[in-house]
Amino acid sequence: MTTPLHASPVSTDDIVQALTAIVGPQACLTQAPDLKPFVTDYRGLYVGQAAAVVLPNSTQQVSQVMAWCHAHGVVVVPQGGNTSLMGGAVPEAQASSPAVVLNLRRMNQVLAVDTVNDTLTLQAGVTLNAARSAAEDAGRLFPLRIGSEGSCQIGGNISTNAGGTAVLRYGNMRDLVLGVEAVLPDGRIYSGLRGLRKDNTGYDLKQLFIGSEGTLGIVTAAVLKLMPQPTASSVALAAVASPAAAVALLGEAKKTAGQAVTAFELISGPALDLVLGYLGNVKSPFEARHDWMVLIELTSGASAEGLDATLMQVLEAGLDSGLVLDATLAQSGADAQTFWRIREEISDAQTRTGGSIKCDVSVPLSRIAAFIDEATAAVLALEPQTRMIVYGHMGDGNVHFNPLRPADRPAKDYLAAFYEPISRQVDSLAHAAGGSISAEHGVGVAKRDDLSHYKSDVELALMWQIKNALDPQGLLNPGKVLPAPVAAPVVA
Ligand code: S2G
Ligand code: ZN
Repeated sequence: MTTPLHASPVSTDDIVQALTAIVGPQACLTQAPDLKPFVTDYRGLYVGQAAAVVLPNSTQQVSQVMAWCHAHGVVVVPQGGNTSLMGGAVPEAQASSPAVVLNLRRMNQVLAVDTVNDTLTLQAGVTLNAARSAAEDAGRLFPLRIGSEGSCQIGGNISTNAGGTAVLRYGNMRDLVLGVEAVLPDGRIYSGLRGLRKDNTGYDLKQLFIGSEGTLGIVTAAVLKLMPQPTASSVALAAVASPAAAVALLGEAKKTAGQAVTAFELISGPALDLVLGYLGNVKSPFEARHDWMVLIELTSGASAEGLDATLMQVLEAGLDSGLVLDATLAQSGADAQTFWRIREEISDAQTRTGGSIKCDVSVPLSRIAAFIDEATAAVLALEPQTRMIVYGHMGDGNVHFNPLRPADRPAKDYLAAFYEPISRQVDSLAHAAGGSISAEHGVGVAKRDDLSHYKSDVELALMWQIKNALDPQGLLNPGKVLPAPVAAPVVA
């Protein structure tokens, strides 16, 4: 197993001339100011180098670009909305040869909405927001729901196996994709745009392109599942004494409301303080300050009244048993929107503050409370003034355990001192609890080297074998996901 080289013998001029001939001069950017937004990642932490950015408008153009780059040993970095938090969609900083960013935003057509087969067929450059709207206009639901839905694109959602706030009910992107069209590193087109729920004819090849972060192929179109549109939803915020109480409350909610439990999001006291300060015009949902709260959402085809009554039943039982310390049920759509804003704006509040150490971990539900307690103790032992921003999708075992710099500590200083020790501690505790060091944000560059500590030799070898089989020159999105392979152990 070797690390394929991808030094390219062609010049930037050769690249620009060849790719302009394929996509046209307007869709081949070369000037530094034009390149900047495409080579700078969402958080501004990674800035790469590119010879050009191409914006193809068809699968054929993507195929021709890939075929030319493959024939000439030119690196290609596929990119959708460039909302990756792990540096997965921008070229490497120290590229050994010029790279081309291939951005899919011009491939933004919804191709078919089929309400008999309940499928949505679209090009990869359609934003998540546009996909959800197309479903809604047809009286259906496309359930993937993440904060960046206005700019993230379906192709990127697929290649990172995106999660978000409705995974508890509907699963990850992997569970929502029925068919994929992808261009392979050598330019061949894999055409798998089928909408069958059952197809057992050999390897399920679409799965290669879901979650592989553009390292095995470029997703150019997809067939997605459509769900029935819920006719009612009920949302509440409940203050709880601890993560353990939150887990117990989730159990009660599932017992009482079953499938209707759509979202169960944990929010720590410091996270609430941060987001209320950031929003400025939203008051705290509770009189008293609490260390923990959860947002619970029920949706179903039943009547709104029925659903509110069910959620009230869960909350009242929780208040009686002591699991719930206080609760507020949304009385209107506006209330529900405010509750969701409190949850969804935590991410931007962290970005605005700076100095956030993002640990997007998943842990078995039975161990998540102990993990949060242990990891909190470990972080505060390192820096007692750290703000414990802990929030997210507890319902599916995924929390964003994002320690944040003390208010009086500059971000750069805090990250320089604590990024390594804190993320290593948190990741190792999550791993020890049988969890994952990246639940939904993927690996990209940020978590790539950590994989060598948390994946077995066999897993890493298998991933490299697949990578080398499809991309032997290592041209597609190099430096992402897979840690450099270690030399095979010499058998004595
Ligand atoms: C969320 C957003 C990214 C982050 O809010 O659910 O996935 O950790 C996160 O800020
Ligand atoms: Zn999340």
